[in-house]
Parts: sequence; C-alpha cells; structure tokens
Amino acid sequence: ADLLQPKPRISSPDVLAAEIIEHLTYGIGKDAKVATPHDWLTATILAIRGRIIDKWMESTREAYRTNGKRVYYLSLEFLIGRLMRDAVSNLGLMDEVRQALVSLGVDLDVIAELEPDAALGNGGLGRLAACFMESMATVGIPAYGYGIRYVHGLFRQQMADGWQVELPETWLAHGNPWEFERRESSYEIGFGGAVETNGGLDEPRRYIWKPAERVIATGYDTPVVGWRGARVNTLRLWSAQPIDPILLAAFNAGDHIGALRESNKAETLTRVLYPADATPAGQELRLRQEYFFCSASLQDILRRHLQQGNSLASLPDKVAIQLNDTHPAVSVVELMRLLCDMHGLDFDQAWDITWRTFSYTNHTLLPEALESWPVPLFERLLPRHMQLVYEINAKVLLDARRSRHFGDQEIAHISLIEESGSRRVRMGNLAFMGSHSVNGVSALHTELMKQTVFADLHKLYPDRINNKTNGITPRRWLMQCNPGLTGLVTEAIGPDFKDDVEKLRPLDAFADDPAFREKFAAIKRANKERLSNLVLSRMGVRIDPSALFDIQIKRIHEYKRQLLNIIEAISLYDQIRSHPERDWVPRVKLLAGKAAPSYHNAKLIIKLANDVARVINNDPSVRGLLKVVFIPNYNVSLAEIMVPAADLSEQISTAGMEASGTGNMKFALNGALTIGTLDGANVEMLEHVGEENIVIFGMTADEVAAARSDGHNPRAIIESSPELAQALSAISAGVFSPDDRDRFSGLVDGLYQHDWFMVAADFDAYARAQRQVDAIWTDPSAWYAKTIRNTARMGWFSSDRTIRQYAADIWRA
Ligand code: DL6
Repeated sequence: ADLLQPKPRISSPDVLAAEIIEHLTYGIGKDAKVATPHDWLTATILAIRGRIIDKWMESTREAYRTNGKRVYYLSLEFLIGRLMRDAVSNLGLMDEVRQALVSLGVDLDVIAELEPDAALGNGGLGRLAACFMESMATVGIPAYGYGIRYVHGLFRQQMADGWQVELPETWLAHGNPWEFERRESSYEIGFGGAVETNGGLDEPRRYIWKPAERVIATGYDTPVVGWRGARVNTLRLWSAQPIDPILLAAFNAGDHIGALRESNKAETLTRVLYPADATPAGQELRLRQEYFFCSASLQDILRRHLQQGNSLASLPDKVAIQLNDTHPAVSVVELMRLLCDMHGLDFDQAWDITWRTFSYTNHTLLPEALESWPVPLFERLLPRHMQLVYEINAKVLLDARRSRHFGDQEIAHISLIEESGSRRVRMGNLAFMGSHSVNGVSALHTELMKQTVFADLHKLYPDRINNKTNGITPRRWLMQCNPGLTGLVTEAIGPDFKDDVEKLRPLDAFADDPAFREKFAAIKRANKERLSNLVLSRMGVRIDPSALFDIQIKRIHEYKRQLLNIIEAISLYDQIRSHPERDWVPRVKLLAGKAAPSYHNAKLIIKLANDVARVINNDPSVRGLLKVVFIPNYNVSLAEIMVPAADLSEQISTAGMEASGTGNMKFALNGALTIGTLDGANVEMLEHVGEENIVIFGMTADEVAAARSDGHNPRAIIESSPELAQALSAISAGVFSPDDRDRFSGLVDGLYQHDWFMVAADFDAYARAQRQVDAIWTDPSAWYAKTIRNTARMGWFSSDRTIRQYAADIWRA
C-alpha cells in the first residue's frame, strides 16, 4: 500500500533545484547547458505542479469520501492570465523557488515573463470566473469550472498607424505544462438530424434524437490552487475532436482534403474564442460552441453523480450548477433531455430537478448582449431541444395565465419565444425559468434587472432575483501584483489581512501618519517607474513618474465612455495652451483595451486616442504637462503592472449601463483614487470608502433613463458648454486627423444627434470633477490620506466574500 502513496515532497530550495533539473533532463530532454529560457520555465512549472498534484488528489479524495455538494461553474470564458506566480505564491513557496532558480543561474522574473497569458475570455465576465475559481479553492468549496479549451484565445491587438489590428494569439505554442489531457473523460456531442418517437398509447412516449453530426469532447484539466494551498479544484476545459480523424475511403480515392473535412469541422468548434463582448453574437459557430461545452459538462456531472451511488432525484442536493451569463443557458434544456430521454424521467420530475439544480448570473442589461437564437437555426442544430423549449414554455406560460395576474403583453415578455420580427429563442428567459436563483452583480444592477429586462419574470417568480456584488481575488490583485504595498501593509498592521482581506481596516489609522504616507507614496512611485519603463521600452514614449497617472483600462465600448475621457484630454490641452500662466497639474492619461473586431465606433475611439496622443505628445507648448498614451494589447499581465501604478482610476460609464465593474475594485485596493459615476459597484464602493475618498460626478441611472425617454437636446447642451464645443470642433476640423478630416465625423455627429451614452450631457460635470482631482493632488498629504483609506476599506470587495455569499444563499454548499 505504501508503494501506491507518493512520498510527501520537501520544498527546500536545494530539493526544488534538483527537481527542476530532473524535469529538464528527463521530462524535456534538455541539458542545462543548452536549455532555453522556455525550457527552464517548463521545468520549473513541472516542479511546482508536482506539489499541487499532491494537494489536488487529497482534495478530490476528500470530495469523494464526504460525498458533499459540489459546485459547477459553467462559463464560456475564463480569463486566467499567467498561472505560475499565482500557484507559487498560494503555495507559499516564492522565496524557495526563487532561490532554487538562482542556484541554477536562472532569474524567476525573467522566465515568469515568458509564460503565456491565457486569455480565454473577453473581459470582466471571464476575469470574474478566474477570480471565482481561485476563491472557491481558497474558501474550501469543492468546485469544478467547465469551459472551452480554445486553441486561440482573445486576439492579440497591434496598432497600425493608430488603428487596431487583430492577430491570432497562440498561447499553446510551447505546449501547456499546467494541463492534463483526460482521454477517459470523453463524450459524444450531437448536432442536427431528426427526432424519432416510439411508445404510444399504453406506454410512455419516448423521443430518440438521431443527430446527423457527432464530435467528441475531451477534457483537459488544470489544477487551481487556493490560498495557502487550502484546496485544489479543477478547471476542466473541453476540446473538440472528430470521431473519425481521417476518412480513409476518401483519402484512398485521392480526395486528400475531403478526407480531413470532418476533422477540420470538429476542430474548428474549439479553435477560436468568440471575440464579441456585448455585441450581437448571431453566429452558428457560437451556438455550436455553447451546446458542445454544456452537453459535455452535463454528461460529466451526471456521470460523477451517479458513479458515487447517488440517485437522480438527489441531484439538487448534491450538485449546484451556476450559469455564468446566458452562454451556458442551453444546459437547462440539455439536462431536461438527458433526464427525460436518456434516464427515462417524466417531464415534470425532470423539470423539478432541473430548476432546483441551476442558478444563473446575469452580467449585463444591454439588450444586444442578452442572447437569442433564430428559431430555424436552433431547430436545425438542436431539434430535440427545440421541442423541449416549447414544452417548458407551455408549462410556464400556462401557470402564468392561470394565475390571472398577467396580460397578453406580459405573457409575451415572459415567453421563451420572441415573436416580434423574426422568431427567436430567448436564452435569458430560459436561464431565468430554469434556475432557482437569478443574481445580478451589484446592488444597482440587480435593482435595474427587476425593473427592466426581467420585470415580468420577476413578477412571476418574485423570490428568484438576488444580488451578489462582484469581488476580486486579493491574492492576484494585491499580493502578487503589488509586493511593495503588501510588504508595507504587513509592516504596519501585521499579516492577518493575507488570510482575511477585510482585516485591512486597521490601516485606516495610518492615513493620518505622515511617515506612513511617505512610504505609501514611495511605493506608488516605484510602481509608476516600472510602468514608465514598460511604456518607454514598448512604445518609445517617455512619461514622467512624478505626474498624476490617470488610467482607464477595460474593453473599449461606447457605454464605458473612453470617448468622454479623450474629449476631456482635448479640452485640457486647449486650456493648457490658452492659460500657460495657470498651475496645471502634470498628468499622464493612459488607456488600454481591445475593441470587438466588428465594433466600428469602438475601433474609431482607439484611433482617436492614438491621433490625439500624437498631436498632444508632440506639441512643445504643452511643456510635458499632459501626455496621452494608448498601450496596445491589454491583457491580464499588463493590468497587473498598470493597476498598482495608477493614481487615478477612471470608472466613468453611463449610469445604469455597467453591471458592476471589477477594475474599479482592483485600482482602489491598490491605492488609487476613483473618479466615477454612480454606476455598477461604484455605488457600493462609495458606501465603503466614504464620499470624501472618491470623486463622483454625473447623471444618475434614473436621470439617464428620464433623459432618454423624454428626449434630451444634446445640441443645446454642447452649445452651452464652450469647452466641449471647442474640443468637438477641433476634432471635426481635423486637428487630430489632418490626413482625413472626416475620420471622426460619425462619432461627433452621434453626440450632436442623440448622445445615447450621455457623453455631452456629463461632460461639464466630468471636467469639473477632474479639476477637483487636480486640487486634491496639489496637497499630497490629503491625496495619500484618501488613497490609503481606499486600500484600508476595500476588503469587502474580495471575491472570497462574494463566493461565501453564493455558497450560503444560492448553492447551499
Ligand atoms: O460581472 C462581471 C462583469 C461586470 O463587472 C461588468 O460590469 C460587465 O460588463 C461584464 N459583463 C459582460 C457581459 N458580456 N456578455 N454577455 O462581460 O461582467
């Protein structure tokens, strides 16, 4: 029996060094003398991975032994970034690994930079899923993440003359030492074909789906280690493979390309991350991806559940499945199909199990991002599921009708089938009906869900909607990305906050301590120097670390209002030149983010940022008082450098449109002041940090809604604001685009004509707020007192707290 148990590993630097050499030699087949930095990285990861596997097996064995409730987080996106530092730091082995590598003549920081940034997500929703995975392991919840192993994650963004160009991203080019292929966890997934029935009058009718196409889903597992190695959970990502890798008959007949057609078609399924973010996703490939990963995950979940000797009826007691947005909503129907058609349950039994097992998180109110599929497409790809959708719909609508509280209009809103225009299956409604809990991601967003998109479903199921305000993992977003600040905080208040970040609160008292403020400022300065060096080396632009670093990083979207930020930069540029005698605060405006490839205006906003940067940065009359920099290829790793370097965090979305935001939390935790609207989680941040420690401006969500419905007059607003009018006329006159004066006319006309995102409407308030920021900056003790209080008071926004709330209120795990 002893032989079957691996020996516990010792993690001293010399043992680690010996293991790294062992992996290098026998795992990778390289002599240390000729090993490349990538070889060293792989060998180091393999040595670290060994330590995780020990704990992983322990966690898995324990889950089997206790047969407790398991949580499954289904998400089409996991924006995990690099894993090595995360793993080493959570295992508490940073010093040991560093020393081991030093003894081998290797620099940890150099090889860490080579690790690819796994970008299997578009933005906030995917990054939240990654934070949640780490927090679930930290707080000790037996959980599995399920998603897709895209061969190409989010595109690499390059700039060509200031325009975004998308290039494929190749995170698997050097292999992936973190993952384990699980051939034994493979499932068949069908598409298309027809449904046959048998049975009849005396026996229950049975439905047999005969798909026309089939592919295999194979799982790849990545261990996710929690803080102090508390628990290791599994992220299982599915990869598609053909049933017949090559059609030999076709090949032998000379059709060499045709012989690989099936294979190519299958592999295309998981080749590329769908690059849209809150833009219409009406592509067949996307629906295929969604069904593929949902079906594989549910088959896997049921297999595990039954293998443990559990009954199907006990599924809701043993299994909680969280749907991350509507992308996995087809799971509701897939579980119904598996229960009814494969396990012989009747519809009502299956429905009862289904809605008690699922819960759904909504991440956006943007109508264009609430998925819906054309009925003909859905029916062609998933004919049996279409039947079940109609059955579920009939059941729910009949209940609603019988209650007599719903008129035709309301029934039409609740229906799974959108009837206005072309008929479509509404995935948001399906996720809502098929779940016992529907949560929003900030208090404001949850309220708006009740009042707007889900008003009628909320009336039908008044107990379902609840709020779970987002959070971020403090391990990655403080301890790893900001070791300087982490050290200083530990020196001041001790290490307790590392285990419970809400224990940062005693730091509040240090806001009034001038010596501490100086140290805090010195760390910020060092982080700003690091970012300045990055900007210089990547872009050849010199920025001054003593200037105020004003940062906006996130997807580029009109509602996030990068345009407002850029117009304010133009206006400031005008004023600096018109009033050289004033004491302007030197400022560097840094922006980064990707635009969905098909999103015309977002791409134009990137071009505008770059055009404005070129003019301002090269104008000697600005005397270096203002610089604008758009850093290309924003990703998690770049965020880890930019977040700790920010003085000012831009969270300026149109009120009512950002569901929560999580960047806002990262910046404030790292000691930045926020300039923001009363939107998403900013509202709760205001409550936690106190109104004197955040700069809030602009219209409220109610005011935005009223202006939109009553019709506001943006032209009059622009004409009454000389600064705004001047900035817009500079854009229209081609000051920033002399080669193509009309380049930005669409953007400017949009502001004059409808100003849907209230850029013009909020401009004056924003500009005033920025001058208020300048005033605070000129008093460093006031500035740092506020920013220290931000760090001290942001502990509540830990994803550990969010996960505990999900566990207690939704999963009961
Ligand atoms: O909940 C995570 C994150 C929020 O913080 C952002 O406010 C929200 O925009 C984002 N939503 C999406 C929606 N995409 N789709 N569908 O990414 O979720």
